Amino acid sequence: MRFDSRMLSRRQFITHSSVAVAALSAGCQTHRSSKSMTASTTQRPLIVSTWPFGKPANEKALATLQSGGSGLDAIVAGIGVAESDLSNSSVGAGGLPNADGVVQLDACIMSGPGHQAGGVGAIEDIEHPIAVARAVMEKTPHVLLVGAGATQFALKEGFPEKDLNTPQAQAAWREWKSKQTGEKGHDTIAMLMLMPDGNIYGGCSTSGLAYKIPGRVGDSPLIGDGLYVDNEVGAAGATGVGENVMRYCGSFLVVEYMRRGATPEEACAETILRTARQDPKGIDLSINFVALDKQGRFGAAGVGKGFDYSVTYPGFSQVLHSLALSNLEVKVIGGHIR
Ligand code: SD4
Repeated sequence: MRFDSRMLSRRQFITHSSVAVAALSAGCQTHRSSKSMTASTTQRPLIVSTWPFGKPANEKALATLQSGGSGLDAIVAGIGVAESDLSNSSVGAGGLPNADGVVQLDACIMSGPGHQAGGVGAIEDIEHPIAVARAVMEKTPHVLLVGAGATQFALKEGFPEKDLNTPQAQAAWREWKSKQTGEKGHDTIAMLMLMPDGNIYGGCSTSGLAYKIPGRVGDSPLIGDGLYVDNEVGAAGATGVGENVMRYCGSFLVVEYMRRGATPEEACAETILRTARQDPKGIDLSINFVALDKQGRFGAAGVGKGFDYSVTYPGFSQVLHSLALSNLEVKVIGGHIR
């Protein structure tokens, strides 16, 4: 299936309105060809991840590659930076706990070559769920382990047991517990990587929604939801309210739009608009996507004000602002996706 002319005019609408503004405000116009306004680079490796805290993670991933590590080593080391950052209350150690005050983490990893995947859901007491996800992928015939089974597997594999709660996270939980309301911040890291040989890798790691029901698993460890890699096309990752991603297989959809010719930014936008068109919540979804493709194009889109994402390649490492999608775009272009 190809984009029809109606699709093209909607794409032009996106390109010439918010994308242009987002590109200029991000100061990245030098990376967009004047014709398509598409962000791209010929530099490899290209590493794209969600949020400003993705920047040090990207840089660690790049350094890992430059010192001879593999793509998977780089994903694990890069995401590991966010997982170990105690000031980050939404990934790894220091993540806000569930309703019982227990930190439960979700993560997954994908290798484009061989189309391999592994993940863990609601794992406890393990600082680096991304590394456990890799072990699930490489050492078991399975894709996803959850709960006590995931924790037991990690311990058996030699991952150290660690109390992931910080005094700050415990205090925030006690505050929430007494009022049953409060800050429920949540920012997942999804990292995508295009290698010099054209292979693509990705990973995703989160503590999930703060104060979630114990056992709740979000989009982040689920292949096709929080992350999807297709070595022929590209990769996508999600951050935001997982339930609003999971009901639409968000990252898979982004990759499928790219397969049909959309740029990464257009594909992220099309996915959000299609979701908003169908969903009872409309645009009020709190979802965001990052994507890159096989040609080295990259982009992102988010609802409302959009979100910041990090792009790193040799000689360049910056936080950029995504395309922002509002009800205007849903009304004008959201209802006609084929
Ligand atoms: C989840 N998607 O567990 C994650 C949370 C997140 O930005 O990404 N927040 O629903």
